[in-house]
Parts: sequence; C-alpha cells; structure tokens
Amino acid sequence: MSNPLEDPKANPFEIAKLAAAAIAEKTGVEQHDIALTLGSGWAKAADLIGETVASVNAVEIPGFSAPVVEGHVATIRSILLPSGKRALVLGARTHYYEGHGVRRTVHGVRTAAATGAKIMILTNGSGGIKDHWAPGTPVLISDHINLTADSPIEGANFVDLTDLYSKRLRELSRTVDSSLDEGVYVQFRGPHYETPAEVQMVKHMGGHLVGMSTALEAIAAREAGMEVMGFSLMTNLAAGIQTTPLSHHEVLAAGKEAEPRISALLAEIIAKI
Ligand code: 8IG
Repeated sequence: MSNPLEDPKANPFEIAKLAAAAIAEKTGVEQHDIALTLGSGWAKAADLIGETVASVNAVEIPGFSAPVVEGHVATIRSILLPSGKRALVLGARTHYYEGHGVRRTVHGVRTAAATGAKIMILTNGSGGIKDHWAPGTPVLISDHINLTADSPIEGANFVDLTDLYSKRLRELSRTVDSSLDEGVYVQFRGPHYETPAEVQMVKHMGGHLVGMSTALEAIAAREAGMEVMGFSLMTNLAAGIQTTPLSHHEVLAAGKEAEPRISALLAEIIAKI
C-alpha cells in the first residue's frame, strides 16, 4: 500500500493536516492539547492517564503505516484527562531505521501539532552510559545529540534548539519524583546496537543515553512550535559498559519489568501539566 508521504512532491504539513482531520472525524474530538509517543516500556501509561474516548487503527489515518512488528496493531487513542484536557496517544512510531525517510519518521509529531497539541511528550527505551544507573531507571532527557546526519526540516529554516527539552516540564516532573535524574540522549540510526568504541565516543561527547528515536521527532516538534518533554527508560547498560552482549529479548524484559512503575510515574506527571 502506498503512503502519500512517499510522493516527493507532497507537502508533509498538508498530509499532517489531512491526518489531523481524519483523527477528529474518527474520534469525535476536534482538538487535542497534549500528545504522547509511547516507546519501549511506556505503553501502559495510556491506560493510566485518563479515559480512552476513542481508539483508531493508525493505518486508517493518512501518512501512517502498519507497524513493522508482526501481529502488532498501531493504535491512535484519544484520552480525556481528569483535568478536562485531551491527550492524543500515538501507539507505535515509525523508526528512522526502517528506511522510509525522515518525513515518515516525524509524521506522528506533525499530525499531533495539527490536532492542536501544544505539548509533545516523547518516550523511549535506551542504553545507559552512566554506570550507576541500573536497568529500569527512567531518565529525563535534558538535551540530545543527533547522530543520524539527517533533519526533519527541509529548506533554509534555521530552527533554534536551545532548551529543546522544556525546563519547565523537567522541573514539574521532579515535583512528582525528586530522585529523577536527567541525561543527554544520543540518537543513532540503528537498527544495530553500538560498538563499545562508539559508546566510548558518546561518553567523550557528553552523551548519557543511546537510542534509535526521539531526536528527529523532537526537532520536528520544535519546528511546529510545541513544548517538548523527553523521557527515556534505560533498559540496559550500553554496549561495552555492560560486559555481556546486548540481547533484544533482555532489553524487552527489562522494559516489561519497569513498565507499571514508570507508566504510573508518567501518569502522575501528566496529571500535573
Ligand atoms: I531499549 O543500547 C535500547 N534501545 N542504540 N542502544 C541503542 N538503542 C537502544 C539501546 C541501546 N537499548
């Protein structure tokens, strides 16, 4: 099935507007205030933050595609928060490593902005570099290093990325859990994990977490004028920091173990926004 974003002449913002209109029509909710992308280990948060008003299969929305993991249905949910605010939850992201290009990678964020969302909460799973972090530790993203050598922005639009990850929302998060640490997230292209030498490079560059998402999405969110919050679940120590090889299975298991705890934490933070 072809995706309208594949046409190089298509305007990605127009397709995001079409997607937002389809979401409004299918959910019956005209506007959303907050959007969330739930990555590895964070999915349960959707059940805790409020009442799901509508759930839509993402493939029915222009520009979205079926998830790469077989048997997985990507849903877009509209949730009514106790505060009366509306949250749009994007259940599956298109990763840059899938090779569909950066427009497809950031379409969820652009669609969220087109639904009216002013806050974009990006969550992910990552490998950690600070060796005192134990697997299962949630970390606030304070900044990022984008090692994809790509950008979601096309043309001469010199978007400022100072304070990309909202200080206000990080401080608000720490009123819920004062022990929350923060770190610099480094996006690699993936899908392979890093070599130990690459992890050492990241350490010297000032990075603390390695992963395969979020930075490109955060840039697109800023371009769209949204306030960004980033939350990473450190599921494993990065390659070479941990002495044993990385296993996708173990990474998923660590995410599952931490999921109820970190989802409850995120729900508590969202209740305060
Ligand atoms: I979960 O160690 C998870 N995602 N690049 N490296 C990269 N991505 C990850 C890792 C990791 N753990």
